[in-house]
Amino acid sequence: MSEYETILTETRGRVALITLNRPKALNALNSQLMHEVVAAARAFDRDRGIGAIVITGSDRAFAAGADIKEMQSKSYMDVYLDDFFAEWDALAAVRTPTIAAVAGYALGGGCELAMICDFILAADTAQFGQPEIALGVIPGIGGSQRLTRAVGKAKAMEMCLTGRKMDANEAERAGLVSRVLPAADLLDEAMTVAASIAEKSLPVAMMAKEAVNRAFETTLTEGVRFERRVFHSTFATADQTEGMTAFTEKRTPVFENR
Ligand code: CO8
Repeated sequence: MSEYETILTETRGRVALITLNRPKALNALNSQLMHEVVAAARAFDRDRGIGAIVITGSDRAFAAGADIKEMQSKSYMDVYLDDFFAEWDALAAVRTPTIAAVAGYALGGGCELAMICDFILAADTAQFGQPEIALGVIPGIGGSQRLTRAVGKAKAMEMCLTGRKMDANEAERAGLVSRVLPAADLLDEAMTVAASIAEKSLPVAMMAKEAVNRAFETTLTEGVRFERRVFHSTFATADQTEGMTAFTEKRTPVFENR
């Protein structure tokens, strides 16, 4: 029996799949679901046999936001003392590459959860939005920051101030999602992309992820210096030797993940 009640987990080869599974609430992110997603992602992150993690929802909703019914009666002291939603930071700290496969609604915390992942593949049915303003709150899981970095001030400001949703094509044009796919192909394609990442060197993929993420944290000069030092350190891996040897021998590399 699964140890989780609000998510489903499975592995296919070196790819782990986490499926949000509160269909009656359109996968609204309650505390239990947050604990379970974070616990599952951290467990997969510790598993050296896993090289990529896909997070998905249902055809109708990736997630329609934080659970409003759970939040409704909370006081300022409840959310402040519990540091409500801080646990999601542990998902952002996962070092294994993560992909959000988004169909249907990705609203509020759902959009924010997708943006915590390394990149988003969207079905043509996907809708992204930060509608918190209509509830008398603001984004609380990084939306005002990650959306602004992804799509720029104009669209982020409009979305956070009006709650306007973006469809998949607009999200792709704006740089929020890497690609739009027919809904029927979304999960297969996400698993294929994840498998292609997972067959690469895991430590080098972790280094690439850390280097890209550094772009959001530092100046260009420092970021380029950081990248160069990390690039140098790839030469300490067996996988660099294998990758370059395989190229010169005109064969497919077989990475040992070390
Ligand atoms: N929370 C709880 N339940 C939800 C949520 C949600 N976010 N979204 C949908 N549901 C439930 C509905 O209540 C309904 O349940 P029931 O049948 O028991 O009434 C069921 O899911 C199906 O939903 P609808 O009947 O509404 O389905 P529709 O197809 O008519 O509408 C929508 C779909 C448009 C997605 C609609 O459900 C909706 O607008 N949902 C809310 C979207 C939203 O506002 N999300 C943002 C939430 S706030 C947030 O994510 C961040 C808060 C940050 C706070 C920071 C504090 C520190």
